Amino acid sequence: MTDAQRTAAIDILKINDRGSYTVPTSGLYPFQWNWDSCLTALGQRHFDAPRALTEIETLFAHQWPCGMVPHIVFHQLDDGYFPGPDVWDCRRPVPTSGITQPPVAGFALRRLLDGAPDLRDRARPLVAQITAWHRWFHATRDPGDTGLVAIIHPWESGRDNSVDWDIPFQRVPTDGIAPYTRRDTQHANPAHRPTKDQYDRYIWLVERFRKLNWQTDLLHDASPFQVVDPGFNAILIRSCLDLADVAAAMGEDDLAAQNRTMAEAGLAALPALWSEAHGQYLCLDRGTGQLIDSPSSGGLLTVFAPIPADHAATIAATIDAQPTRYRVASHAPGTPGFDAKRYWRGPVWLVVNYMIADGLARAGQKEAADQVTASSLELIHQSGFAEYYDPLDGEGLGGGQFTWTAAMVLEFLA
Ligand code: 9WN
Repeated sequence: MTDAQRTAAIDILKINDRGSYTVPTSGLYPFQWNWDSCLTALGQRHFDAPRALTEIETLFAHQWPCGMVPHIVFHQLDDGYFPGPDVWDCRRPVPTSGITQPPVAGFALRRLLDGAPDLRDRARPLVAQITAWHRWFHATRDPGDTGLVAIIHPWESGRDNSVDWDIPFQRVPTDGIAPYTRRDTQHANPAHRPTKDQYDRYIWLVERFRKLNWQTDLLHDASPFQVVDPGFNAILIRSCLDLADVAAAMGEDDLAAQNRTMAEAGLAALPALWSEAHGQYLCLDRGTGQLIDSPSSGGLLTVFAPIPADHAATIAATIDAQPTRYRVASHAPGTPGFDAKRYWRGPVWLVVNYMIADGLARAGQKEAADQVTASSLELIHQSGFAEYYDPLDGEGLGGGQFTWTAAMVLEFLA
């Protein structure tokens, strides 16, 4: 079975390969997405490490001069996705979106080079590029120098319609937006996707930022939505630490020191987001200064960074206590807002499972890590390479033949 799964996963990565980048799945997502690509490289490295490095290089070829790395690169025109390049209107040589996504590149590059040290020379320019992205986060998304960065659009989190955003999202208006037609609901079941009200607010934010000509140093303060997501910050911290090691091994001591300093600032600030009552971290709403009372997978994913051992042990116990057959539900089952089939409001996502399992294992929580991995492989066995899965019955949902799901399976089986 393992061999068949591996072969099927490689087939999906090849089907979705467009030469120098890979689409998440054809139809629903016909472009290059930021964190999808970096995690996809981790799957590609098992059969073609140079191609895996190309995946990350292509993404960074579209980095903005300010350091931001966009969440979508629109390499080829395709009207099957909304919002397309005309809505973003970012005026880049190759059109891109104007917001970013979880910065997994530093982590992915380190893992790739650990297994393919012969690619180290070729990867040297990426170390400076990824560091510039990390610096951009701290400069533009942490104006108060708190050590933690904010997202200014739910799409930046990669967990688009999480219950985490419900309260701060109420501050985003919906009036005055241009009429639009969604395309996602033509490819996937609308009952499993974000609502129209959420899309209206997504688009209001895009229009707000577009009016400011995508000057990224202005957008944080101009956004009514500013949320510190612990999972997002854990990814940034982990990427800073991993990239620091890569830089040090290359003799790039200054870049190594910059990344270590940013990671230390984040690690010092994270404990303020801990909730003993929920046994996990929570998001912080910068608009109110309050923690958001929403136990989602973002707060469990925080174990991806080297958090205190007692927090890691508690997160392992919290996951173990989830009353669903499959782990890890993207929102705590049985709590308000949980919906087993609706996108990031309950379903299991294998990329999140992968990072949680990695963090748990590094924290010495091997049994819990193995349980998350076993659950992930069982889902593949039962329902194939879906975009996401119902944690109760394991049904595969959203897009099919999904690239990063296949990539994660290659990692789980390695
Ligand atoms: C918006 C591509 C992306 C993932 C995100 C996931 C979904 C896009 C959408 O698909 O978001 O970026 O249109 O729904 O939420 O995590 O990167 O797979």
